[in-house]
Amino acid sequence: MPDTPIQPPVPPANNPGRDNADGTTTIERATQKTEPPRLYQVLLLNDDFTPMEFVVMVLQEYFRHDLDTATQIMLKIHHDGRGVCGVFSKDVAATKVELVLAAARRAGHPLQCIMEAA
Ligand code: TYC
Repeated sequence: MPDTPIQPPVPPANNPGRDNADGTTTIERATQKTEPPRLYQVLLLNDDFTPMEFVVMVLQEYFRHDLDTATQIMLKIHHDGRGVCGVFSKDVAATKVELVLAAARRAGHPLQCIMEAA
């Protein structure tokens, strides 16, 4: 088989757009701008009935905080009325809320857990 000469790459056209029938040119952006995914805070709300130990357990088990941090967050919620457990993508935040609420209801506690756009 004869050697085929290697062709140099064709340089991009000066006009990357599309010439329209009416003489105008439509220029298309090469790359689509995508926004980063939104983040959501998962919060616990204070109440008068859920035991402090249960809230600390939730913060350790579902949000992977150590005992000291979990205790500090629980006390902040106790004093301020609400506190952030963590910040997650929408799906992960929604799953955490469901798991925490299910655990609280199983244990018979009225603990409230919500998510908010960060
Ligand atoms: N206020 C509760 C108590 O005194 C403790 C508590 C803390 C409850 C945080 C809910 O999200 C909460 N037992």
